[in-house]
Amino acid sequence: MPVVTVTSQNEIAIVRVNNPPVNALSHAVRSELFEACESLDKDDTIKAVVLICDGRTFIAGADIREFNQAPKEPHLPDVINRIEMSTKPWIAAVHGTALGGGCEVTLGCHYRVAVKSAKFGLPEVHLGLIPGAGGTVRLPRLIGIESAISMVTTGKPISASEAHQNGLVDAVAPDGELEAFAISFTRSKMTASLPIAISRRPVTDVPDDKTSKEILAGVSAKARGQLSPVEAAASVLDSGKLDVVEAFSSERERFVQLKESEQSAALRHVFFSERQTSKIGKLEGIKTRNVQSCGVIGGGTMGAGIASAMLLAGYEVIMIERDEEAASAGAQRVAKTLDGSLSRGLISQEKRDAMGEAFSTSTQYEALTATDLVVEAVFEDMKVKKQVFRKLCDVCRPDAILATNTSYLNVNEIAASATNPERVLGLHFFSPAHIMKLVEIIETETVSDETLATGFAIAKKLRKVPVLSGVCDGFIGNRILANYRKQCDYMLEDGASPQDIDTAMRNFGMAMGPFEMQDMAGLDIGWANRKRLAPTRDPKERYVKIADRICELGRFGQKTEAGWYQYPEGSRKGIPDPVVEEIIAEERKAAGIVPRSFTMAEIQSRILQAMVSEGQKILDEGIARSAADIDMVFILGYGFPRWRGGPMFAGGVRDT
Ligand code: T1G
Ligand code: NAD
Repeated sequence: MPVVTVTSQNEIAIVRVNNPPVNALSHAVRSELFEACESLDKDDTIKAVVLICDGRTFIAGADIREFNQAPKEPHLPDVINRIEMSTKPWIAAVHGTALGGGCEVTLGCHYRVAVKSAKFGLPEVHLGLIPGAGGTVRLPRLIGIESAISMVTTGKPISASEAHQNGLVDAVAPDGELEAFAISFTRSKMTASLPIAISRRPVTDVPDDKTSKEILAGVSAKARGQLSPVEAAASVLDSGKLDVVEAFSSERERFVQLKESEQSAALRHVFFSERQTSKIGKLEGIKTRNVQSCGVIGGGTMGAGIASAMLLAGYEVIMIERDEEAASAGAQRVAKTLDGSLSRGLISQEKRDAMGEAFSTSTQYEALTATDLVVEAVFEDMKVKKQVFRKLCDVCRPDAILATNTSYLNVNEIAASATNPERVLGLHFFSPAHIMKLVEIIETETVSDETLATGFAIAKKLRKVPVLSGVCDGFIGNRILANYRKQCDYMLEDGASPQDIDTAMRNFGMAMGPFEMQDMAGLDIGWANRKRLAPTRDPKERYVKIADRICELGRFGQKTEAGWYQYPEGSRKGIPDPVVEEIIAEERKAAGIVPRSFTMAEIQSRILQAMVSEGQKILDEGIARSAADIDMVFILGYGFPRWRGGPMFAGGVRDT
């Protein structure tokens, strides 16, 4: 079955790519495109060529699945160079997303037209790569060095209108009229002389060495240890300094090196893992419930965040709180979040108004008699949660899905306290719930496949990444985090300082260190958990009291202007605190420990090993389905650096 077909309308050839799902540039596509170019050049009846794609998008890049195989000719740069050398004008007609190699193919064409909704991007950096088929050489020749560096280092796509403004696109078609528009545009160019090939044009805004160094330093600081953004920027800068043949080979050399790198292997692992988490064999084909109206119990940090996420996804939401004052406070939190989305241009005023109509609060659970789903987000206290579930079972439809957002508590026990427990599951959102992509879907012993499948469908509608977890203390993420933090407490008592450990983990690529993170989230949550677990703690297990002593002073972090660090006048930048240093010294003395220093590498390896060993237990117990799922939990929920692939990948654990 050909993946590239050629038809013609009078003297215009239509070269059509049809390689679902995203028209990736597989070996077949590259070969057939190359052949089409060769034969059309020889066909004197053809005066111009339109390159267009079937399906939902223009070419979305090289076929990432081929990266682990030996590359087969024709290589993409050869295909693009062949198009560029064609004796007839090629017009790329773009809909959907022209990404990576797809965008580079358009740059080999003589003109580019796109529908209004189309996007152009070079997201190779997200795969640990740089554009490897001329993107860093041709793009600056078309849109300038600065815009090109922004596109290749962020990997962010730009809209067709922005591309039209900066010269990447020659004309924008109304949505739905691409082919006709492209043919008429082509007709208008057929008799004109061929434009100068982009690779033959000069780069007009080459920065001097000092500016180039500053640009690279800025990109490197943002990359936080990832190589590809820096390499991508360097390749664009080189394209203005080297002659074009050297520039192409230098780009290819960088690309090939990165493709063999551990960082690219890690990022390609993440790309596919992110798309596997919702592929649950036993749920394939299970009919999901129709969910439109949702109740959210609790309007605190999580309840308000979950309500906002639901409203932003188009659900109707009724928030239940204990009293009018709490209900109004919850409503204000939701309004603030939605207004923030409006002010950042993420939603229109019309959508904002519709969300206001779709949202209501009440102190009466009876308001939930018709809702399809209820998510509970009240205090992390089993008694309170069971009370709430009892009320829900009294007032909600017997088939309403009831979900708990508990961080640690036993969801089996909560389900057992409900009538029709097959409709109970955990939906563990992460704070801030309207932003964080991760939601752990907790499978109880009694949940039905229909309820579970509906949980995954809700996550998809919320544009989140769901990860299936069994029931255990802390599920996947918080359980591994608890072990991570235990190691931090041990090293603290053995001689490291909070800032040593935070600095080490920031250098590892984490967004924040563990102590900074606790000060931001609040030390009281962990304290409450340690107290809850105290009766069942193994007396033989080493226990470090430093954190408890800090909490006993009422120091819960930023919200109390002091925790592991002090935050004078509510500043968000913590500074070391002699009170904490004193407590650490006292606890070391009491434990008879002579403090020793720790290297950054030792801190990083101790923590990674703690995560991997707990992750392995979670796999062995069947709590998580795969090491890839665990990687996704830590990347999406805890800021683990994507370019390390997640804790299990970084620790060498691979799914067989
Ligand atoms: N190669 C292979 N498979 C791909 C693919 C790709 N480039 N892109 C998507 N898929 C699969 C994906 O795994 C999933 O498969 C299905 O398509 C739908 O994807 C030389 C070297 C295009 C915005 O990085 O950003 O070009 O799970 O679920 O949400 O310089 O896919 O169904 O079996 O994501 O609608 C550069 C990556 C490559 C684009 C669509 N291009 N893709 O999003 O669907 S490197 C990219 C995306 C390159 C050159 C370099 C998104 C999308 P399955 P999906 P979506
Ligand atoms: P919170 O204290 O900010 O909010 C809890 C809210 O529940 C309060 O507004 C309270 O008035 C309300 N409430 C208590 N009892 C109620 C009842 N019977 N009926 C209606 N409302 C009631 O707590 P939070 O941080 O939003 O956490 C809520 C839940 O989410 C907890 O189980 C927590 O473990 C979990 N969680 C928290 C986070 C986080 O980072 N904060 C992340 C994931 C999950």
